Amino acid sequence: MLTVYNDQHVLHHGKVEMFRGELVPCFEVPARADYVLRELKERGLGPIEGPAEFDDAAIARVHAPRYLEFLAGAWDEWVALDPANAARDALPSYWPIRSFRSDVLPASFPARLGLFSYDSGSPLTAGTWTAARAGAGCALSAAAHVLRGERAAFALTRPPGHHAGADFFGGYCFLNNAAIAAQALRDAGVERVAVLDIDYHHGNGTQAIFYERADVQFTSIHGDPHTEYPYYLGYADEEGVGAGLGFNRNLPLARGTGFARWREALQSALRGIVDFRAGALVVSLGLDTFEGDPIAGFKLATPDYLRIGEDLAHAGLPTVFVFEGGYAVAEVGTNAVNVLDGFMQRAG
Ligand code: FKS
Ligand code: ZN
Repeated sequence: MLTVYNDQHVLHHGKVEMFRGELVPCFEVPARADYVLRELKERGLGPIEGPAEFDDAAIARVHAPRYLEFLAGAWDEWVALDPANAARDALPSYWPIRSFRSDVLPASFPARLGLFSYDSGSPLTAGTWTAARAGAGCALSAAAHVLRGERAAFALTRPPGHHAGADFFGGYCFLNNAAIAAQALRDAGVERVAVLDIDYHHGNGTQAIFYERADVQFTSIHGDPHTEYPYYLGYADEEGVGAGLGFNRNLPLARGTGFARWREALQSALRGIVDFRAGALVVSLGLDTFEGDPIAGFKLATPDYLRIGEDLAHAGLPTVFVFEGGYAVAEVGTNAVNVLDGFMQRAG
């Protein structure tokens, strides 16, 4: 299987995230991608290429112009506030919830930082835009590869993407790589695209982007938002709206769920994807379902990821894998490559 990778991901390296009143070291670190890359090479999974040149219009198919403009200039604005900010990550402090306005763009940078985000755990750094843009390019190249007739491709990207909405960042995510890939597949003529999100956390950004649409079906298996991040979305009764009604499917599972129960949810998700008659599949591949993950609560073991890959291949669809979460850094490579390896073995 082809992997599309870019070494610019290291330019996004947050120092700290806000956690329960304290700034703690970031969990989402560059070493995560390094471990996956090393494992891919060791196991000879296939060629590893850089992303092709692309037009930013492909990103603008998913993200709002004022959000993209903000992201591209955010670091310079942050440093312009105070030159000492160059040594600090930008974290928001104010958010326009409910009765506030979001149509007005305040001149104040901290005010806009909050307008375009939903948590204080996603530091924006000097290299965030460059890394996120190059990461989206990896997702686009992986989609292009599948459009050329390949069975599957893997976008090894960070920062991750599935929490980012059309005009907001959060949950370590800035550009929604999976949504950008899904939209690119649609734009190239694939009539129905399925997105399956198997990260531990609900893909609220991807859900929101496609919630009113019947041409992109979103399915997610994740920790129950009653107790798990992102808390405010990801419940089973969210089924889509308008033309999109029936094309959004959430399968929340209790913290502590093991592989047998998780796999039943996967089978159910895949039946829904086949019934939808999807022409292509985008998998938001999070590995934080692992039993050793420091910030999540499922109990999947390393060999289980081979089974996941096999089950995904069984759906028989051209498949774009997009890297998302997974914070047991020393194991994230083996677990990710197990999915891809299981897929290729079954896909033949
Ligand atoms: C730990 C608190 C957890 C944020 C969790 C974000 C999860 C991100 C992810 C992604 F795939 F996007 F990376 N707060 N101190 O794993 O879903
Ligand atoms: Zn996650």
